[in-house]
Amino acid sequence: MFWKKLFGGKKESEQVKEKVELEQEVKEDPEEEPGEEPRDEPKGRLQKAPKEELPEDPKEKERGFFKRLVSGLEKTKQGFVDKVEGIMTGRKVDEELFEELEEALIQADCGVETSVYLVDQLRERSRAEKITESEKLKEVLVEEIVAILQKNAAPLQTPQETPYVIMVVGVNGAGKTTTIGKLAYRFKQEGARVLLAAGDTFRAGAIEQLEVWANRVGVDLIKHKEGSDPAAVAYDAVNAAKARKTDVLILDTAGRLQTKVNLMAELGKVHRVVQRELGRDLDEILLVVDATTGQNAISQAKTFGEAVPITGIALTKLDGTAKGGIVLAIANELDLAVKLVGVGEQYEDLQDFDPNTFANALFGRQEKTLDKA
Ligand SMILES: Nc1nc2c(ncn2[C@@H]2O[C@H](COP(=O)(O)OP(=O)(O)O)[C@@H](O)[C@H]2O)c(=O)[nH]1
Ligand SMILES: [Mg+2]
Repeated sequence: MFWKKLFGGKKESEQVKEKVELEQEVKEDPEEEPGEEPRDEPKGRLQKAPKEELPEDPKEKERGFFKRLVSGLEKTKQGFVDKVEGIMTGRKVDEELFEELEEALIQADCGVETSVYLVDQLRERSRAEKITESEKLKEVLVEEIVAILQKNAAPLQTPQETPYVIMVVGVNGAGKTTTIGKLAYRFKQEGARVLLAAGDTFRAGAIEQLEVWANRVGVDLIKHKEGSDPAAVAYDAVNAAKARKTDVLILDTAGRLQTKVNLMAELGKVHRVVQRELGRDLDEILLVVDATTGQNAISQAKTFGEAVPITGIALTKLDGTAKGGIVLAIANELDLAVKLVGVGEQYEDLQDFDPNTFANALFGRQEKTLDKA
């Protein structure tokens, strides 16, 4: 488990004791200025997280996650995989097949560059390995897809010290706040003390939206008034995290693209403040990308990458698109790892991205993998 390193040695009772001590710390916090927004709801700390819906048994749990992934990818299965399987069933391997396949890949948002590359790989391998049947070629296709997905694959950074800090960036509506809520839930379930920072001070309702998540999950929130300086929120958040011995700090940010230059300057400033107050680099700067926006994802990554050093991608709303091929385009065309995928709106619908599991979920080879596990 992600937090084992930090919590492995601690007994439950010690954790509870620490929590109570922290309660007092918060109440006596001398830095809180009178006019300031309350920095959190002290009671929220001991509030219970929603009941774990997944089973306790790790194997069962894994199966549950896999099922969620499979059902989250249902549309892509229907729109993309079924088409590919149609093309690659009972056919001779010839140029016509390659062309149809290339078209199907492009239609599924794999991107022209990646689609052409994939089909070229298949042409070459079919020649070298003397593949004449389409079914065999399909196996090669899945192998090549996994190879692309593995190119930059990496899990979330392992925590080295606390607070483990994640900054979340992306355009409005990409799913930043939702992803933060899901992450907070997950870390809390793993026994970590989580603090959220409402850094989207620009968009009406954004602070409240994060607050709703914080309350639901039962974690603390640092917020200022709407319209205030997000760098000040970040400053307070890092220092609160240090003072309260928070394990995980997750910073929300604004995402308006219509004022691109300002936004990028603002993100850069928030990043510098966090870095300075932390005295080191952030652990993760996740770019949240909406899978349904297709090739836009690529340009968003480039734009945001100019403002802050992105460490990975959280690809949301995969459940909402029949064009899950965007995962391939991102993995192939960007020098960035897809670290998380969102496959729904529930707490558990955020998963670590694993190339093999993903390909298995798409191409229906679940039995094989799970039996091996
Ligand atoms: N179906 C689905 N909806 C999602 C997912 N992630 C986020 N959403 C929805 O996308 C919308 C925008 O999300 P929000 O977190 O507010 O985006 P933000 O503007 O980037 O903070 C909300 O209605 C979310 O419920 C996902 O993985 N699947
Ligand atoms: Mg938001």
